[in-house]
This record gives sequence, structure tokens and C-alpha cells, in this order.
Amino acid sequence: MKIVDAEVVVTSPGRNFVTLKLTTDEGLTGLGDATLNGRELAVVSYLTDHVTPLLIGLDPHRVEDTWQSLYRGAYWRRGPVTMAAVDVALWDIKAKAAGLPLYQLLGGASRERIGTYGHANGRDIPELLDSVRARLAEGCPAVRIQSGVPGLKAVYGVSDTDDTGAPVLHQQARPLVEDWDTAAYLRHVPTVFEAVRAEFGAELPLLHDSHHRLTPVQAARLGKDLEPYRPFWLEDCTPAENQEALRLVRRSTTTPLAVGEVFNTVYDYQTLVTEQLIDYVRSAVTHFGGVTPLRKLFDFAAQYQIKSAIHGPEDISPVGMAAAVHLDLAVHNFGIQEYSGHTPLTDEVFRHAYTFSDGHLHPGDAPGIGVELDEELAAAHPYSAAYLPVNRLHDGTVHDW
Ligand code: CS2
Ligand code: MG
Repeated sequence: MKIVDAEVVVTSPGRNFVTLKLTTDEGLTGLGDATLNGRELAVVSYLTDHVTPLLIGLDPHRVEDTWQSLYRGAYWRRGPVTMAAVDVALWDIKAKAAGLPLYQLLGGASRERIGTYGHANGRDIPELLDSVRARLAEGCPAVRIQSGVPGLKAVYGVSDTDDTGAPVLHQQARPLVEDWDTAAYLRHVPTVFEAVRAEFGAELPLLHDSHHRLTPVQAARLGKDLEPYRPFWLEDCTPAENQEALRLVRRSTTTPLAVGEVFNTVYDYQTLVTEQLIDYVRSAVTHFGGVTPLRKLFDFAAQYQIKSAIHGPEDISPVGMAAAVHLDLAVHNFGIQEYSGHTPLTDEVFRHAYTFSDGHLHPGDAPGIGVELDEELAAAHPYSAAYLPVNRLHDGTVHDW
């Protein structure tokens, strides 16, 4: 078998998605997610101008060799652009050729279904409590809580979903500038946990995403302040490119830590994992080079009792989500799967076999990753430039959003 066609499909059914579609001489097709929120066209060019011409004629069954060739052959390796899409499309083809759902090629099922966490958010605490109720009504076994901060007009993670829970998507043609005040945030988050615990009790697993906005000592402070509320995890508490920063946080608090959605290779995690500075690894197939390297990361992490928690907001496309759910079902050290869902139109463009019910996911048993791309419908929704917001402090200094 050999690859005879490679197509990059850009579509925007509410938000931008980039998908690689490979076709073989036997008529099999494979899909890979290449969505990079706010930098989509960089990946389109990388794939179209530099990668897909090299894929024509290759044997799609040579998944590991193709991954190694693209990683080492790029020379300028690593980063979110160079790691997109191809690997998942090849696994999709390989599993379809075998007539099996992908998880069966990854060792088979290690569990019956996949536990998720949903996004709950509110501009203020009453709105947040209503949003938690909505997630619980969907059966979510765990909930991420993000709220507005008194004195700040808008913050990350709030109004990400409307009152029906549908994702409200960032579609600004230029980055919105939002204001940020770390001290106000650090004062406010413990009161949010206090209110949610008072309303929903001590058992509901609660997660929170600090979204890279704290210094290590501020992250240590927040981790300690949240200990009485037993969070399931505190995510991206401090920019973790400086992996050693997590040493200070780790020795200061027992709050579990999750890191890695912006990481692209195992080397980004090396100190974090070998020194057990974190409890969950967050990378998604879309930004980590696919199923091949992500499975290796999970096996590396398993040696240190660290679990998977694949990144799953709405800017991971249903193609990326499908590959995640197959991995989630198969790996032993599964932790939890983020799932904020997609708009109904997105689910029409990307018809998927995975199901979400009672707060849990299952990949289904369709051959491959189980996603069909409606290219005609995709073409009806062209790309529109969209950027994530940026933060600025009150004195105008730019800050992580
Ligand atoms: C967030 C993401 O879901 C999360 O944990 O960090 O929603 C992140 O803000 C987006 O993926 C950025 O595009
Ligand atoms: Mg995050």
C-alpha cells in the first residue's frame, strides 16, 4: 500500500480547524488534527509546502519510521508546528486496513469507559455555581472551575461556554487585550473553592487552571491556600518551560499539579517526570506529534506514577479528540480526559464514532479513529483569522493570558 494523495483541509464551523487527509492507492483514507489555535496557517504551510509532497509514495504502515523521518529530517525539530497531524492519519489508515478501532492496535481496552471533566465558569460565584450544576446534570464526574475576578473585566476561562454549556469561541481578528492583577486573583480563587465546596460538598473532584499566570512562589502560595479544599489538581500553575520552577511549588504544597498542554516533546517533561514534580501530563496528540510519541510519554510517566490527562478543549478538533479517546481507553495510567465538546455544526463537519454520555467518553468500534470529514460542509465554512487574547498588567506590562 502507498500514499497517493495528501490534502490539508481548513474549515471554520464556528472556530478554525486544520485537518490533514491522506489517501492510499487502495482507497483507504486517514485523518490527522493539525489545529494550532491562532497560528493555524503556519501549520497549513508547513504541511502543504514541506511535508505532504514527501509523503506521496510512502508506505502508510511505516508509522514509526515516518515519525522518525519527519522529526529528524526537519532538522529544526520540536515545536507545535512541526509535530502535527501525520502520525494520527497513518494510525487511522493502519487501523482501518486491519478492520479494527485504533485502541485495539494500542493493546486493547484497559477500562470500560473514559472519565471526563467538564468546564464550569462564571463571571461571578452565583453564575459559576449554576455552571457547575449544568455540568453535573450532564453527569460530569469532575468539574474545572474558573471564575471572574472582582475588579477585572474579563479573565481566561470565563464565558468560554454559554449558559447551555456550548463553547463560546475566541474569534477576534486581532488579540483582545485583557487586564490582569495577580494579587486580586490569588485573593479570589480560595473564596471560589470555599463557595463551591459549601454548595456541592467535599467529594466533587474540582480542578482549576492558572493558565501559566503565576510566578513559582505565587503558585506555591495558591497551592497551599487550596489544600483545605482538596483540589483534584491545579493546572499550569507557573510557566513550566523552566521545569525547575516546579521544584519550589512541589516542596511547598501537596495540591496535585498538572502541566504540559503547550509541550511538544518528552524532553519538555524530562525533569518534571523524573523528579516527580507533577501528577498529570497534559499533552494532546495534536501538539505532541501524534499517537506514537504520546504513548511513549505515557509509558515514561507511568514509571513515576504520573497519569495521563489529555488536553481536550474545543480547539482540539474531533479528529484530535477521537485519537485521544482511543489512547485513553488503552493506556493503563489513564488519569482523566478534558472534554468541553464542540458545536453541533462542528460535529456535522466531523462525524465521529466516539460518544459522550453520563460524563464519560467511549471511542466506539468503527475501524480507525472513527471520524469522517464532510469536505463539502467544511468548504462552506472558510478560515477566518482568530487570535487568543493577551493580558496586560495595570501598568501595561504584557503578561501570560
Ligand atoms: C486551556 C485551553 O483547556 C485548557 O486547559 O488551557 O483551553 C487553552 O486555553 C486553549 O487550548 C488555547 O488555545
Ligand atoms: Mg489548560
